[in-house]
Amino acid sequence: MSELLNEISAALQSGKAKTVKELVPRALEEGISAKDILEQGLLAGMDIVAVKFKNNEVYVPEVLIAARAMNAGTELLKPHLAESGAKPLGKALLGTVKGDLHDIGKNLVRMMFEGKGIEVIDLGVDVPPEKFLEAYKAEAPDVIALSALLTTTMGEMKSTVDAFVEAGERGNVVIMVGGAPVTDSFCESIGADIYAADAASAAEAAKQAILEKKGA
Ligand code: B1M
Repeated sequence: MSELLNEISAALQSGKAKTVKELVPRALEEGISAKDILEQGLLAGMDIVAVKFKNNEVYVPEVLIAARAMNAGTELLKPHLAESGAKPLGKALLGTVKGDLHDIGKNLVRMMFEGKGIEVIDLGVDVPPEKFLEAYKAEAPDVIALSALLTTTMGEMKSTVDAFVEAGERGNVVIMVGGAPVTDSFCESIGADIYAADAASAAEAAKQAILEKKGA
């Protein structure tokens, strides 16, 4: 692995957003691809933070500042991960479900969707079912993409699917779910349409779903 990618990983682990913001453009200038910077620099660093968090070697404040550094780095990669030019393929509504504040995975999903030419309305974190429904009515998206990182908030995915059933809108939209504790069988059990394990496969699946919906 390039020394610069190691430095990015290390800066992220110690929550040095400013250093991450300096190193990411330098890596791009050196010809390292945005994908490698993301996977071998930023995500590699966050993986180490995650293990330390699990083992109680670091705590919420340290994880939070590492997360800020991660988001600072990914923002800089955004234009480099996006495919250029074409008019939007379709529209997606995205959010982390009610009670859940994790947004790094969601932000990656947004970036990968945009990279596929899908317009994203990002509702942020802690989004209750009624807000998804309200935004659905205002925006008429093709796909609704729900992220959850906590076992305690996965149930909100079901509440969101149920809200669309109750509103008589379930048949009109594709609902996609993902996040570390989410599985294919959970997706099926709550009546969602698509489970995606990572942001890149989520974007590919959303693209296919939009093309199918539009009869292409
Ligand atoms: Co949290 N946290 N956290 N945390 N946190 C986890 C999730 C945890 C597994 C850590 C642990 O204990 N081992 C654990 C959950 C345990 C469980 O429920 N099973 C946990 C806990 C317990 C908590 C708190 C309760 C801690 C506390 O307060 N005591 C608290 C809850 C707050 C809340 O949400 N209400 C909390 C708080 C936080 C921080 C605020 C400090 C911070 C979040 C900052 C932020 O997001 N801005 C944080 C972080 C950073 C983590 C870990 C360390 C890293 C998560 C992450 O961003 N990973 C995490 C440990 C871990 O995951 N191993 C942990 C990188 C990111 C790229 O991966 O989000 O999984 P991820 O996204 C992946 C896939 O899941 C997928 O694509 C991405 C990869 O391409 N994906 C989708 C995600 N969404 C998708 C949607 C899709 C498709 C794919 O379709 C729509």
